[in-house]
Amino acid sequence: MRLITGGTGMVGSAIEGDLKIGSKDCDLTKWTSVNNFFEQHKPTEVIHCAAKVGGIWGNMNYKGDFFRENILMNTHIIEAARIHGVKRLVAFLSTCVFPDKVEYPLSEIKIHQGPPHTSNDAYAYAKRMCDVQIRAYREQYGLNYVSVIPTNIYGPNDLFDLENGHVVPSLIHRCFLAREAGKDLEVWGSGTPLREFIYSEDVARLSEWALKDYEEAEPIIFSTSEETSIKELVEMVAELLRFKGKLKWQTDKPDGQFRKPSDNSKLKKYLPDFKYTPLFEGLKKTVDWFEEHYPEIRTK
Ligand code: NAP
Ligand code: GFB
Repeated sequence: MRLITGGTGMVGSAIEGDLKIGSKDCDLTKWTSVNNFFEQHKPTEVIHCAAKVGGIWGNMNYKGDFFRENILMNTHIIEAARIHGVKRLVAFLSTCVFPDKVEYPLSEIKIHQGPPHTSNDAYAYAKRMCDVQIRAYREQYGLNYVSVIPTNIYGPNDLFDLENGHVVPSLIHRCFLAREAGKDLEVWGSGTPLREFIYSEDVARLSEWALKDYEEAEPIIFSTSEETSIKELVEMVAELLRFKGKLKWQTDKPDGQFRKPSDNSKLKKYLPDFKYTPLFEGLKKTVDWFEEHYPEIRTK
C-alpha cells in the first residue's frame, strides 16, 4: 500500500498513491498520531511530500516554525516507517539546502559543505537532517530509504499565498488580481536573480521512478538545470494572464540567493531520455488551472 504524505499539496496531489493524506488526516508533527496512523494503515511504501513549505518571505519571517515543523514531520515519518516495516521511502529535500558559498554547479556531494543562504537557513537545516537521518537508518538498520532534491517546483494546486508563497504562485495570483483591478503589478526585488523551475507533474513522475528504481544513500537532484531570471518569469506570467498594466519593482523586498544552479547529470545518467515540461508550457497549464479554479485555490 503506497502512502503519499502531503497528498493535498502541489506535488503530492500529482503523485499516484493508494492513500494520500493532508494535515487533517494526520498531524505529522505529533508522534502519537503518526505512530497510530502507521499502525492502522500499514503502508509498505511511502513518498513523503508533507512539509511546511513557503517562499522567501515566509522562510525569512517564520524560521522557528519552518525548522520545528519540518524536523518533527521528517523525524516522525522516517521512524514510523522503520518501526512499521515500510520497505521503500522517498523523502524531499530542496536545492535551497545547498551552501550559499560553494563552487557551482550545485551537485549532490556539496549539500553539507557550508551554511545555507540566510533567507531560508532554518528550513534548509531541517531538510538537511532528513538526509542525515536517512543515511543513519540505512547504515544502522539496513533500510532502503532515499531522498531527492528538486529545484523550485511550480504547477497546479500550488500554494497561491500572496505573502508567504513561492514566486510563481504568488506572481500568478498577484498578476491576476492586478489585471482584474486594472492596477500595476508589484514585483519583489530587482528581477535579476536566477532560478531553475521544474513542473510539479515532472517531479511526480521522477518521484515515482525514485521509489521504484533509485537506491543510493546519496540524494539525487531533480532539475532542468536551466536558469530563468525573475524578470523573464514575470514577463511570461504577464503574457499568459494577458496583463497589460505596468510592472512596479519593489526593490525593498529581498532578492534572496542570486542563483542556485544545480547539476542534473546524475539523473541524466539514470534517465537520459527524460523529457521536462518546458517552462512556458508548464506556466500556461498552471495559469489555466488557476483561472479555472479561482477563488477555490490554496492560499495558506
Ligand atoms: P505544499 O503544496 O505546500 O503542500 C504541503 C503538504 O504538506 C500539504 O499536503 C499539507 O497538508 C502537508 N502538511 C503540512 N503540514 C502538515 C502537518 N503538520 N501534518 C501533515 N501534513 C502536513 O508543498 P509542495 O510544494 O507540494 O512540496 C512538497 C515537497 O516538496 C515538500 O517536502 C517540499 O519541501 C518539497 N519541495 C518543494 C519545492 C517547491 O518549490 N514547492 C521545491 C523543492 C522541494 P494540508 O493541505 O493539510 O496543509
Ligand atoms: O520562490 P521564492 O520565494 O524563493 O523566490 P527562493 C524568491 C525570488 O523571487 C526572489 C522574487 O528573488 C524574489 O525577489 N520575487 C518576485 C518573489 N516577486 C515575488 C513574489 O511575489 N513572491 C515571492 N515569493 N518572490 C525558496 C526557499 O527560495 O526556494 C524555499 O525559500 C524553497 O525554502 C524554494 O526551498 C524552492 O527560490 O528564493
